[in-house]
Amino acid sequence: MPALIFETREQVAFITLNRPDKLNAFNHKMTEHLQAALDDCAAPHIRAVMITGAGKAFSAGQDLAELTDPNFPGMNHILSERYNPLVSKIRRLSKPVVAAVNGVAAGAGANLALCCDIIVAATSASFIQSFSQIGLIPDTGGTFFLPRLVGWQKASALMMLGEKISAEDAERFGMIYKVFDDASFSENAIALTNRLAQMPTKGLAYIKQALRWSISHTMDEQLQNEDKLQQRAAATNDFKEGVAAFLEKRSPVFKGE
Ligand code: T3D
Repeated sequence: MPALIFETREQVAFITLNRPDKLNAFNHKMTEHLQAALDDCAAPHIRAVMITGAGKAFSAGQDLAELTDPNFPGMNHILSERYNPLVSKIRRLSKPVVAAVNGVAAGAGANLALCCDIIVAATSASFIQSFSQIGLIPDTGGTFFLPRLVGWQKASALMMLGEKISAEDAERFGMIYKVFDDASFSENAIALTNRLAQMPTKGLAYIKQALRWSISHTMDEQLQNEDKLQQRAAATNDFKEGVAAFLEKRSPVFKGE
C-alpha cells in the first residue's frame, strides 16, 4: 500500500496520507513522498492543493515505532531533512493549500495542518500538541504558527499540557477556519478546494506572500510590500477579467494567468 496517494483532478491536486492502520503516522517513506508531491504541485496547471488523511485520522505525527529502528537517521536529521522542508514547501507554494482534517491530528500531523493556508476539520476531528507527553517540543512550525493563530497564552497551555481539543474548540480559538459535519466533510472540503482553484491564482499567491512578509516587517515596510504586490496583481489577466466581468455584469472566468 502506498504511504501517500497523489491524484490530480482537473486543476486540483489531492494528497492523501495513507497509513490508516497507524493513524497516518509519518514514516520516512511518507515524508519523502509528501515532499515529492508538494514539488509536483508547483506545476502551473495545478491551482489548488488539498491534504487529507485516509481512514479515521488526519495524522498521528511521527511514527514513534520508527524511532527505535536501527536504521533511524537520528534526531539531528529528522527535522532538517523530513519536516522542515515540508513546512517550507507548503508556505512557498504559489497556490492555496487546504488542510482537510478528517480526524485526529497529533504532533507533526497537527502542525503540518496548521501551516496550510486554510484549515477545515470534520466535527469529530481533534488536535493535540502531543509532543510534551513524550518529552519533546512542538516542531514542524508549531511554535511559529500556533501562537500567531490562537495567541501566546492558549498556545503555551496547549503546547505544555498536550491536551486534545475538539474541532469546534479549534474553530472557536481561531486555530482553524471552519468545521463541517462529518457526513458532508469530504464533499465540503473538496468544494472549497475546487472553488479556490477557480480563483485568480496569482492574486492568491500574492496574498500568501503578503501574509508571510507581514510577519517580519514594520507597517511602513508592509505598505511598500502591498504596493509592490498589488502592481503585480494588477498586471495579471485575471485582474482584467475580474474588472471586465464586473462591468459587464457576468461571472468572471479566471485562468490563473
Ligand atoms: O525525532 C523526532 O521524532 C522529532 C519529530 C517529532 C514529530 C512528532 O510528531 S512527535 C509526536 C508523535 N505523535 C504522538 O506522540 C502521538 C501518538 N499517538 C497518540 O497519542 C494516539 O494514538 C492518538 C491520540 C493520536 C489517537 O489515539 P487513539 O486512541 O484514537 O488511537 P490509538 O489506539 O492510540 O492508535 C491506533 C493505532 O495507531 C495503534 O496501533 P495498533 O496498536 O492498533 O497496532 C497505535 O500504536 C498507532 N499509532 C498512533 N499514533 C502513532 C502510532 N504508531 C506509531 N506512531 C504514532 N505516532
